[in-house]
Formats: sequence, C-alpha cells, structure tokens
Amino acid sequence: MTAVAPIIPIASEPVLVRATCPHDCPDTCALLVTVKEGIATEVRGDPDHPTTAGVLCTKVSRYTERTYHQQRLLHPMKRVGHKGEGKFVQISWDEALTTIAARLQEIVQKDPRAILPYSYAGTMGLVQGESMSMRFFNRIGASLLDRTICASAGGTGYRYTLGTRLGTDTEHVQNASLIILWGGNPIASNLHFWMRVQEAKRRGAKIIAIDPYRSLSADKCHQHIALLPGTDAALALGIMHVLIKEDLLDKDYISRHTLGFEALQQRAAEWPPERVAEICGITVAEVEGLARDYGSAAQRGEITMIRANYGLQRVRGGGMAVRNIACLPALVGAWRKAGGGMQLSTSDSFPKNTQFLQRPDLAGRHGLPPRTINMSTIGDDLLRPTSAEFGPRIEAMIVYNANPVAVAPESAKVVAGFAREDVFTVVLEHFQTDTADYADILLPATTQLEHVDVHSTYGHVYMMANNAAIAPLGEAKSNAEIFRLLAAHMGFEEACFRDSDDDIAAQAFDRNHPRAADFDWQKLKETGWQRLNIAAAPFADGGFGTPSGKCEFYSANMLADGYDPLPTYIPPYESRDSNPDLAAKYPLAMISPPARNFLNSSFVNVQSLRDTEGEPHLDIHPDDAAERGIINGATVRIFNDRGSMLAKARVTPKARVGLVVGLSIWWKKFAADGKNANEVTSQRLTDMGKAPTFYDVLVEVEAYTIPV
Ligand SMILES: Nc1nc2c(c(=O)[nH]1)N[C@H]1C(S)=C(S)[C@@H](COP(=O)(O)OP(=O)(O)OC[C@H]3O[C@@H](n4cnc5c(=O)[nH]c(N)nc54)[C@H](O)[C@@H]3O)O[C@H]1N2
Ligand SMILES: Nc1nc2c(c(=O)[nH]1)N[C@H]1C(S)=C(S)[C@@H](COP(=O)(O)OP(=O)(O)OC[C@H]3O[C@@H](n4cnc5c(=O)[nH]c(N)nc54)[C@H](O)[C@@H]3O)O[C@H]1N2
Ligand SMILES: [Mo]
Repeated sequence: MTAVAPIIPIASEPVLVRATCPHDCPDTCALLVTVKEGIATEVRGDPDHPTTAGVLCTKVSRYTERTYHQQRLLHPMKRVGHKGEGKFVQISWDEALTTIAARLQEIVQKDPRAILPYSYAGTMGLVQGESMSMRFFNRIGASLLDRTICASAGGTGYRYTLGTRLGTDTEHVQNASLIILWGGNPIASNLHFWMRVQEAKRRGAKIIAIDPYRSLSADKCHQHIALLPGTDAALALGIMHVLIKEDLLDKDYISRHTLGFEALQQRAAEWPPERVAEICGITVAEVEGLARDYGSAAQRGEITMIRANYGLQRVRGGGMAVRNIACLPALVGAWRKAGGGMQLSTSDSFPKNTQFLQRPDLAGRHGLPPRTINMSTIGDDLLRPTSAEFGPRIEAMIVYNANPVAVAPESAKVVAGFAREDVFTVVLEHFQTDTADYADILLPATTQLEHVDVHSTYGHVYMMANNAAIAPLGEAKSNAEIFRLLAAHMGFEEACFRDSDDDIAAQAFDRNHPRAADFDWQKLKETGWQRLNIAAAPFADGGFGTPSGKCEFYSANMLADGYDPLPTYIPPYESRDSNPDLAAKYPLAMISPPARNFLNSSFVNVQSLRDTEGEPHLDIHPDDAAERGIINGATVRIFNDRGSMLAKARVTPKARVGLVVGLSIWWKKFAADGKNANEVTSQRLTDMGKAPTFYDVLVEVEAYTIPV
C-alpha cells in the first residue's frame, strides 16, 4: 500500500462534503461542508444525524473562520529567537524533516526514552490522533505518554463499579422524567445532549444541577444544588443513605445484578444527611429532597438519568466520586429502560483496532524497560534530572494536538520546562499557540477540512467519517503524513509506515466485534455516519463488564489496588475542612471550567469568539467581594503559593460564597499579564487514574491597581 495524497475535485458548482467535527467534545457532530471552487464556504450540522440534528455550536459554525484564519501556520519554520519569544523563519519541509530526524537519531542512539511525544485531543480522529504517530514513537522506543489530563479519574471509578464505559444512550434522554446534571455544563460543553434535556423538560421532566457554580445550564434547571467543590462523593453517599432508609430501592434489580448490597447498606448508614450537608455546604433538605426525587420517580416506573460529567472529577477524590455516583442507578433500577441510568462517556462502546492503529508490538527493540510520563505532571517531569527511578532526562519533545503551555497545571513549572534550551522541541500546529512559542521546529498541520479521518465518540454511538473538503492550505500536512515522512527520513522499513490515511481509517474498527460488524470504510465515507450495533439500554438485564458481571457496590479489584472496596469520601487536598491552615491564607476555592465560546484553548484566537468572551473574568460572590473591597469590573489579582493571574471581577451570586470561577482556557498571550488560570492550579493527582486536580485549588483575591 502506498501513501496517496487525497485528490479533491475542484468544481465550480457548490458541492457538499460529509465531514465530522474533530473537537474534544462528546457531541462529535456530523458536518456538511459546502465547497465552491475549492474553497469551503460554509459548515453546517447534518439535519439527518440523530444527535447533531442540523445544529452546530457557535464555535464550529465558525469553522471556516478558523481554517482560513490569517495567522494559520502555512510553512515549516525554525526558531531564531530564544525559547518562548516566538520568533521563527520559514524553512523547507526537507530541512525541517532532515533536522528532526538527525536530532532524534542522535538521542535514539543513547536512550530513546529521552524522547517524549506530547499529545491530546486537538483532533479526536483515530487517524490524525494516535495512529501513525504512535507507530512512529513505538518504533523509536520513545517514552510513552499517560494521557490523563481529562477523563482518567472518573473513567477509572466508573470502570471499577460498572466494568466498562457504556452508559445511557443520548437518543432516549428526552423520555426521562428526572435528569440530574452532575458536574457538567451541557449548554457550553455538550449542546446536543442539552437539546434532549430541553425536550424532556417540555414533556414535564424535572431537571436538577449539582454544581458549585450557577453555570449557564444550572441557571436553566428547576433546581440547583450548589455544593462545595470536591464533595460530590459525600453527596452520593447521602443519597444512598436516604434511598436505603426510606426503602426507595429496586430490590429485584439489586438482587439479580449487583454485588455487595449488605456491605453497602452498612457503609451508607454512616452517612446521614446531616453529616453530608455539613461536608457539602448545603442543607439537609437538599440531600433528602434529591434522594426522594430520584428514588420515588423510579418507584413510579419513570425514567431517571444522571449525566455525570468532568467538572466533578478534577479534584482529589474525583475517581471515588464517580464510582459512588455509578452505584446509584442500580439501586433504583434506572438501567432497566432506554434513556435511564447514567452517562459518563460512551467511549468504550467502540471496538477500536488499537493493535493495528498504534502497533505497540513495535516497541521494546532497544531492550530498555519502557518508561511512561504522565502528561499531567509535565512541569515537574521536564525539570527532572536523569535518575535511576526516573530514567533519562527528557531531551526532545514532539507536541501535536495539544497546547500544554496553556492547559497543563502549575504553569510556571511547565513554562520553566519548555524554556530549557537543551530540550529539542517540535510542535505540529495550526497556529502559533503559547506552546508553539517554545518550538525549535514548528510544523504546519492541516485542519479537519483538509484531511481524511474516522472517529469514535464519547457522547453517542455512531462511527463517523471525515472526508477532506479542500486541499491543504499552504504547505500544511496532516499529522499522519508528517509522521509517515519522518519515518521515511529515519529509514524505517516496516510496511505500516506506508499505510495511507484511508488505509488506516479502513481498519480503525474491529469488524470481528459484533458492534462494528457492518463497518465498511468506503460506505461510511459516503453516508458519513453509522450506528454501532448496540442496545439502547446497555445494562437493562445486567451484563456489566466487571469481574462478577454485576454492578459492584463492593469491588475486590479496588481492594487489590489499595482503595476502600466500598464507596467512601475522599476530601479535596485544598479545602476549608481538609487544610484549615492553607484556607486561612487562601480562603477561596477556585475552579476554571470551560468558557462557552472556547474549546479548551482552541478557538481563543478566533476574533469573533474571543470578542464574545471579552477578556479573562473572575466571578466572585458579592459577600466575598465586599470583604475584599472588590467592585464589579475591577481588575483583581488571584494568587496562591504557585502563582498569580489578573482578571476582571464580575461580582455575582452565580459563584457561591467561598468560590471563585475563572472561565477558561485563555491563551496566555492574550491576557494583559501573559498568564491564565493554570498559574494557580497544582500538579497533585486524583485518587484514581493519575489525573490533574484543576478544580482542587485554594486562592486569595485582591483588588489590583495597574502600576503606572
Ligand atoms: N464550549 C466548550 N465545550 C467543551 C469544552 C470547552 O472547553 N468548551 N471542553 C470539552 C472537554 S475537553 C471536556 S472534558 C468537557 C468538559 O465539560 P463538562 O463535563 O461540562 O465539565 P466542566 O466544564 O469541566 O465542568 C462542568 C461544571 O462542573 C462544575 N464543577 C466544578 N467543580 C465541581 C465539583 O467539584 N463538583 C461538581 N458537581 N461540579 C463541579 C463547574 O462549575 C462547571 O459548571 O467539555 C467538552 N466541551
Ligand atoms: N485550568 C484548566 N485547565 C484545563 C482544563 C480546565 O477545565 N481548566 N481542562 C482540561 C481538559 S478537560 C483538557 S481535555 C485539556 C485540553 O487540552 P488540549 O488537548 O491541549 O486542548 P487544546 O487546548 O484545545 O489544544 C489542542 C491543540 O491542538 C491543535 N490541533 C487541532 N487539530 C490538530 C491537528 O489535526 N493537528 C495538529 N498538529 N494540531 C491540531 C489545536 O490548534 C490546539 O492548539 O485541558 C485541560 N486543562
Ligand atoms: Mo477534557
């Protein structure tokens, strides 16, 4: 098989090309791209796709603005200034690839583990994500990257309880009579799920938000329970307590499909609503009311659904919180009906052909023990010297689909690491991001409109195809093509390095798996999307993926891994209760969830979207503001021992007392002080899954006078 560049017909009549939104969002929308004379003129949502339903978010409806942005990187470049200064000159692809291959070869001779790929979900595509790139890094024997920055805490907790990340089918959510938005803000981050919630609301459903902040979504719910960040596990224990005490249980489902109910009963007895209310900073009536709403709806045979999201995972006990919440649907039998149960992610629905995509078998030829670096501690790890435990100091980094200088925690350390003159850094990007400023070689990558890809999703159960709509702009190349060329420059002869993007896409899903038996790449490219063969109510009759096949209230695996085998509460690292000394100095909890018009740090440079967000803000409660002499619109300085940032105060009761909220993730270079919320976040990891604790942060805030 040979690598063939896609040939795109240039028709004078507008043509519609079927594409897929590549962004890190559960919705993975089916797109229709209008192309006229080789130019993409419009991107619309496919009206026929069941979850997209013809609707796009503001960001992606502006996709052409991003693609044809004046500051798109169009040529390979090399650094001429010092690191971080962002000064580059254009070079040829040949010079770029030869320089990179030579430098990597040198390091490979000594110890290939000194090379680190750093990537996340700039595109969620299986081809332009971790396929050719991973084949390349496995073949080199580079360090592996533990991709923990987003979902690994909750994912681990969910799997301990239910065995696999399957959950409620989004397409049936409108039939629920009670929907709990637990730590999510779907108007911003999961719009097509929110559309279903709206429909349920029209049909009479009750919608409850559990969120320390009155987010856009919480504001539109019937009830908003504003608990303290990081206390969700306790709230779930309180709900269990009330369900059991008031006998709001589905005993038949419990006896047939769960493990450890007696032990759970004893544990839950320790969590009366009074204790829970105190920890969560809410009222006893809120705990009891929530449990009664949940249990009684199920008793009436109605459909109840919990949308557990990412907001509640980014704290020390984030894994346990999701584990506890995942016990609730089985207690009331909510899994019995389509639309009921719980959704964290649908990502395990997709039988991906990981062995083919990434070729892990290519690793290990150097006879060195493999080394894995956690992306969430990249700050510390870049600054670590060679040692027996750590292995070799990091000498080269290849960054793609990620912007760690803006998004990784404890940014001062991340910046110090990226500023090391002795690290050879290659960045594949669309734009000169905060991270790109630190590149030695900066390579122009294609956007989704310019390359082919195939997608799984984490919010619905359709396989998705992306056709290239236009030719690559300038000299941009797809990630897969760049790694294919690098492999050729390194002299790798394995046939897998000659697979084209279509060759890869054609085998991305395992056709031997019953769910993907009908997968046919050519057909998928024509139709754009296809549902997996998967039941609408995945656990209606049990069938959990745990060792016992049941929903495990008691988990022997957790015990073996050093956790409490039963649901418990793990307090935050930084909170009033868990660290009173720190709270005396830094009394406010700070969270930095996504701004509606940005997608992590993507789109921040799209003018129309940045204009809508304005500038970095900090929402602060009127009482907390008054105590500090802060008035609405004032510039404030937010700080703790790790760093500081400036923002404009919005004095509002949307932030509960004791909480401040800085919607994120801003590019640092667009902020007055060149900083963002990750100045104050820490590199401490969650209880499970080694994930970051972005929302487990104490700060102080003061009015700031701009020096003249
Ligand atoms: N527009 C937009 N959409 C996005 C993204 C984006 O940046 N912008 N990012 C995408 C990505 S990568 C992800 S992971 C998802 C994230 O999207 P969500 O899953 O919605 O998660 P977050 O936005 O992190 O947080 C959601 C809510 O959780 C609340 N929260 C914070 N801490 C806690 C807590 O301790 N407990 C509870 N109960 N709630 C808490 C926050 O106040 C926030 O309103 O969205 C995806 N979609
Ligand atoms: N303070 C704080 N920090 C956070 C979070 C938070 O809520 N608060 N959220 C965290 C979460 S949930 C996540 S998932 C991470 C997200 O972190 P990242 O995955 O790093 O996401 P982005 O910041 O959007 O950066 C993705 C980059 O990939 C580039 N890109 C897109 N497509 C391609 C492509 O095809 N090829 C190449 N080469 N590049 C491409 C984009 O231009 C963009 O600059 O951030 C985390 N950081
Ligand atoms: Mo994420």
